[in-house]
Amino acid sequence: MTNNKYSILLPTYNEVDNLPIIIWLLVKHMNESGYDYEIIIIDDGSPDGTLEAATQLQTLYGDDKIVIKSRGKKLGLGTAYIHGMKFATGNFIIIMDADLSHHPKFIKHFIEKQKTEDFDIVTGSRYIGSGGVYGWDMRRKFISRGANFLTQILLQPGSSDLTGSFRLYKKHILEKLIDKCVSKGYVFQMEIIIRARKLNCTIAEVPITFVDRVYGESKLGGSEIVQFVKSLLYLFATT
Ligand SMILES: Nc1nc2c(ncn2[C@@H]2O[C@H](COP(=O)(O)OP(=O)(O)O)[C@@H](O)[C@H]2O)c(=O)[nH]1
Ligand SMILES: *[C@@H]1O[C@H](CO)[C@@H](O)[C@H](O)[C@H]1NC(C)=O
Ligand SMILES: *[C@@H]1O[C@H](CO)[C@@H](O)[C@H](O)[C@H]1NC(C)=O
Ligand SMILES: [Mg+2]
Repeated sequence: MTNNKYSILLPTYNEVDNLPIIIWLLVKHMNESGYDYEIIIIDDGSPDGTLEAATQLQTLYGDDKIVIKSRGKKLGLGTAYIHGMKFATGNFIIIMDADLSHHPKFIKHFIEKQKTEDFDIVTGSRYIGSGGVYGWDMRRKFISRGANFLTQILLQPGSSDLTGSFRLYKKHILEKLIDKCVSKGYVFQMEIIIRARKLNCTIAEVPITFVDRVYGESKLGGSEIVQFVKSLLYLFATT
């Protein structure tokens, strides 16, 4: 075997109901596939007790597998990844949501794909092959499709799912990309792929299914959408 290690970044904000399940699934699937890994939970002061749940899970699974790097307050998703990555000991970074929208069973597909041609980035796509979205209402589907469509037209990124956040990166590539990124919120996912293209990174895609959260609330609101369009135009003008 190689000595690759996969650091899974799991940002959480009010995920107390989801965290035990996602961690259990991650440990199960990573253990079965035999890859070396660690899970880094980045909690932003969730008022619902997510951090306490994380601490219990750490006791259960061990602090070599579960690493907790919390911050005092909600500082946004983009900076949560940056924060978590600082503590990552793997040479690969996997980013996913903690709300069960991203199923850990897909991780081995990411890893296998990465190995085929030593890709810099593998992104999960809901818009190719067997991929798909379940449980979103028309409004949310429209927003996601619209965001992808607009971005395809303006920036021609050559990637079918720009707003998704289930991805595998070589760590040194992600570090380089993050340094260049200006956005902090949801747009971060899109910006990073655009910047990767400009740097001629090699990007592959694997189909994933995305299931809307059952527990807890989405943090995507009107202000995030406005922010997305603003950033899109900014990237269009500057890259
Ligand atoms: N640490 C941290 N995690 C966040 C923040 N905002 C969202 N998250 C987490 O990021 C993931 C995606 O957020 P979510 O609300 O599910 O977004 P949606 O699926 O696009 O509606 C989930 O695991 C959230 O708990 C934040 O400000 N800080
Ligand atoms: C998976 O977990 C079992 C039970 O804890 C353990 O015995 C086994 O060595 C683990 N397998 C791997 C590949 O880590
Ligand atoms: C990316 O590739 C193109 C075409 O081969 C080349 O012109 C450009 O300089 C490369 N950019 C970087 C950052 O290496
Ligand atoms: Mg979600």
